[in-house]
Amino acid sequence: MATTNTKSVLFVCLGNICRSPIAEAVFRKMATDAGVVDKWVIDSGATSDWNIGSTPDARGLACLRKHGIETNHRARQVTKEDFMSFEYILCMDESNLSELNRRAKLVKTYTAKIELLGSYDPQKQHIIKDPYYGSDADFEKVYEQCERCCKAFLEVNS
Ligand code: WE7
Repeated sequence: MATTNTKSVLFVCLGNICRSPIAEAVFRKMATDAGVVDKWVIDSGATSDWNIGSTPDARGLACLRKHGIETNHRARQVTKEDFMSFEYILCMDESNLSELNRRAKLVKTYTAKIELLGSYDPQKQHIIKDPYYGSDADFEKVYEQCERCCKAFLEVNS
């Protein structure tokens, strides 16, 4: 039997237009630079159905571009299947976490490990705050948190 060592991670926030598309794009860039992107399924999603089909927030896109990263992501909502198909579901704050845990219980036998992305932060900033009503500086802070956490997450999965 052919063995598969595909790993998978789904990044999640409220609307899938600010934080989780940044995390997804940062992680894809790091996995690409490390030469392991083919080993990974990488995606992001929302707990809400508010922005389905939307492109990421323009401030987030500008922040990514400043760091040499592009994304073509369109917002989607987390599905029941995600709790079975993804090994890791990494979210941004306690509200995301409780919503994901609540939905996971509705899936009979879910297998995903549901965690805060911030739990990987060497600087121990466990919450990645919603920058929606914030400034460019708040998006930059989200970017930096995602960078530290994705690096640590990739290292423990290498
Ligand atoms: C956000 C948001 C974010 C807040 N991205 N939206 Cl107005 C609304 C209502 C339900 C779901 C979504 Cl997603 C949205 C639009 C998109 N990052 N953050 N809204 C937000 C922030 C603080 C207090 C309340 C809300 C809705």
